Amino acid sequence: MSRVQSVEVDGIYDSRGRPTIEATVVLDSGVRGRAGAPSGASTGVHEVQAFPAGGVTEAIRAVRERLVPRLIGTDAADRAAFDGTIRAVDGTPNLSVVGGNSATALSVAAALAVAADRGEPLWRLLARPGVDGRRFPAIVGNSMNGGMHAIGGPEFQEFIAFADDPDPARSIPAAIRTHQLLGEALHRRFPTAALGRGDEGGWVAGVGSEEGVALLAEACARARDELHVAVHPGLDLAASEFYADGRYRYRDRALDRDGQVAFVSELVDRYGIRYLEDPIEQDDFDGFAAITRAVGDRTLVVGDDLYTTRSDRLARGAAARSTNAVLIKVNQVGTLTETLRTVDLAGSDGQATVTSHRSGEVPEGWLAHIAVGTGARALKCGLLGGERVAKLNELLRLARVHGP
Ligand code: 2PG
Ligand code: MG
Repeated sequence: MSRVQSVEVDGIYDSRGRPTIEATVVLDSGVRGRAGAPSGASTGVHEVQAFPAGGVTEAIRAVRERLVPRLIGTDAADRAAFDGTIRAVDGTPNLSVVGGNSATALSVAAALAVAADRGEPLWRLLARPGVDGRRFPAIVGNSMNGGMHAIGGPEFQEFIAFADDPDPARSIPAAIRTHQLLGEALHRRFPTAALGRGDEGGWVAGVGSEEGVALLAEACARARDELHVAVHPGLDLAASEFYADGRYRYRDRALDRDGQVAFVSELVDRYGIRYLEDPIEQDDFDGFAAITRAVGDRTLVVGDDLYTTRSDRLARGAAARSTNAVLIKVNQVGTLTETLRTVDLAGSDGQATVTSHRSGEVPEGWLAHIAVGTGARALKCGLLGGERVAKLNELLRLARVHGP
């Protein structure tokens, strides 16, 4: 038994400089686990609430007063019971009393404490059946930002280097090289304009969405030729963010659902896209299914805002054949228990999972363990900035122990 001796929660800052919460779980053995929770900007409407109405201060108060007394003395190794207590004390479906970020920080901190107590890495504690820690995810590396992650950029939120190699020592440098090459291409395209970077370290430039895809595809091809690693263009459209009144609204036109399906499917083939996240707004399971029917044999079609890591929504998507892959973000749903339920459902439906950061991150590496432990097809965590590199470096460390 890993008996909980004490639990602390406190305020910290995320990579956008916004307040968030971290939790420390101390076991009777004296071993402790600590985790901070990230925050999204393009949050799905079906996510749990990150913080209660009073923000981080209220979250800390609610956890200290209501939850901590109930967690002390329990067995942190009994994940279902530990996470179940968080859910029961909160009592709301969207965690509006203690906050989804409190739930995430506590759940992950408890798992880290238990793993440390046993002297094993976190990935092993979380390992799904058949996972032996020797298979590593591909890298979904954000190289240019738009949408809610950048001021003045294109409609599409993320232009991605999808480095699809089983060895992190090859995939990570290839994704980073693509980011560099894209920066050079943008500088050539706009020689006198300032070039900035967005919330996840990707470039921000005044390009349109399709021109951005063309530049990205070129950078991927050059990185592929230089390094002989499979790097393909990928996109997270975060389409809900530019969808209003039945139309996908671009600078120069507005498309209905059929128009959007046709436009995006065409982009997939014209530019060789192999990773396609949220091409359709978050409540249109059938629109997603239309894209998956059209291009799902040659690209991952990934549901993020569509599912918000919820197993009930994934069950709907599985019935409608909406996607072939599921984005996994712990704080969209609250605890590790619920996250792993969704991972397992994805597996039994034959869908791949992609373990993902948030746009506001904390400089911690545990996300890499979630990716490896759940046998994720890819790790989405950005390429630049200490909070992104912390995850890439942890993946490299894991690969050094068990590498391909
Ligand atoms: C996304 C994420 C991470 P956010 O849409 O996939 O890239 O963004 O954390 O803002 O929801
Ligand atoms: Mg997304």
